[in-house]
Amino acid sequence: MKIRRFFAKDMRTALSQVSAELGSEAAILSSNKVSGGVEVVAATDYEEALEHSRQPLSSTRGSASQTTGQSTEQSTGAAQNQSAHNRLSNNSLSQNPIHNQTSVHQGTAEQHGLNRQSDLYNPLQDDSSAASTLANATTNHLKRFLNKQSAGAKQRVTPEPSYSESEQTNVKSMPQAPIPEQQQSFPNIEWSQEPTLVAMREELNLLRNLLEEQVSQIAWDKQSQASPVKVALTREFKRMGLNESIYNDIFAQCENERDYECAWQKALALLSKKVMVGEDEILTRGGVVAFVGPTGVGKTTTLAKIAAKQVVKHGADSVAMITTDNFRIAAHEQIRTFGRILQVPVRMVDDEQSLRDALNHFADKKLVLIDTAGMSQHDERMNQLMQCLAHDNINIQHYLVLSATSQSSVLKDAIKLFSPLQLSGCMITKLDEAASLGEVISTIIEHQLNVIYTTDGQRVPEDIRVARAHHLVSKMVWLTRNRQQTEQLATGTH
Ligand SMILES: Nc1nc2c(ncn2[C@@H]2O[C@H](COP(=O)(O)OP(=O)(O)OP(=O)(O)O)[C@@H](O)[C@H]2O)c(=O)[nH]1
Ligand SMILES: [Mg+2]
Repeated sequence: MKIRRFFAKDMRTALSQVSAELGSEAAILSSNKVSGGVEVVAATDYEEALEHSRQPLSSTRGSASQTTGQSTEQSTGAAQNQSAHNRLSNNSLSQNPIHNQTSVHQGTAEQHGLNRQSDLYNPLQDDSSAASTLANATTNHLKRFLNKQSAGAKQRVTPEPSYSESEQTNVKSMPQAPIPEQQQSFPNIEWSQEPTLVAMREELNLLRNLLEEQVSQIAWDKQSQASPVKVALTREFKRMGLNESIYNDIFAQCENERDYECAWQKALALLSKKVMVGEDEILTRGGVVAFVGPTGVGKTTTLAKIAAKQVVKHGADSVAMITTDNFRIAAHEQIRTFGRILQVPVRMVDDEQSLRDALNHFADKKLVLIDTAGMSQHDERMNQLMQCLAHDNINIQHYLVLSATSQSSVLKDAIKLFSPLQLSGCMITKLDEAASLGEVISTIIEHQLNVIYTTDGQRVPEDIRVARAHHLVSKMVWLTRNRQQTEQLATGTH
């Protein structure tokens, strides 16, 4: 496209100049009244340039008209005919520059929808009104052109919700018009990704989160208002892994304390009271004592620790060891080794009769310790063991060995499995390996089990001690604080 600016004393002269210099195909882009005359901006090849810039839109329209049917095809055809007619009339009037110019403009205007009389240049009007009409027409024309362009772009982005399925099928089955480059770059938009819906969904999610937070804040505030001390205690006890069922009545006795530290100390003291502990009854009373419990919790090791203590306290003659663990050679060897080191006799039994015989054999011993194989409730040898141990006329005290590292469900299962043996109490092993004691303490309180010993290492006989409630509770607090500090250090919030 070639654009030129012309200056003349009036519009008529200016148009003559345009026609003379740019030829009959020139188009007036703008005209202004300036001091001493008029200024006209004209261009050649304007139509081609315009057609070229309209090309993607026309292609889109072409494909759209195919889908909408015959009437659009007819109107497009009519427009083409009109355009051809305009060119013919331009040629026939090429001798007269004024007519020529009028036709040029008229053709362009009609092609782009400027059909109103007021939009067209009329050479019979005076120069100034002609110039302003021409300027308005050009501006309006450009505005409409740009509007159409942006409307076309919008049409391409927005999916067509009104398409019925059959219409969509028809569209698909039709020969596809070449897709303009601009259109190809748009992603295939699905309904679920419709931007407005996505934005609304996100907005709703935000509102829901806000609402939930507000409601929980209100609940928390209410609780805090009721008793800030109780709220703080609840948070700490939960952190220690204790069950709610065991501390509700404790807090009822502490919530009137003004000072949190006093309430905290009082709550811990009350908790300690709930932990039932025995005396060093095995060593003081003696008798026949069996160690039962899940696999690998430390039954044999704990038995050896107690046997060693008995040896130290009352001599090697006062104690004997029996094992029902005759399935595994290693287990058998383990207890025999302990016997050899401690110079304590060991017998292996496999049924009720052999147990009776062994007990008769060790009748002169102050303490007889029975080791059992750890097994699950699904093990068929479990019944055999139970029959062997649970006899009215054999006086055996059964102690359940529990590991502090076990989950509360494992602890509860073990208690349920061995409670038919009328447990005299329990021993808690592996305190040194536990990350938290809340679960084991909650479980023994709930089942009202007497804790006799606790162990905190593998060394025989050093790593065993008579259970003390305050020791268990303070260890639980220490473990929790320690874990918190480690977490804070790890997250950098210390
Ligand atoms: N850290 C630590 N390890 C322990 C403790 N008590 C026992 N152990 C170790 O736990 C492992 C299993 O101990 P055992 O005494 O064989 O356990 P058990 O219950 O007799 O095992 P089964 O006879 O197979 O059911 C051994 O490696 C012990 O050294 C303890 O208090 N702390
Ligand atoms: Mg064992």
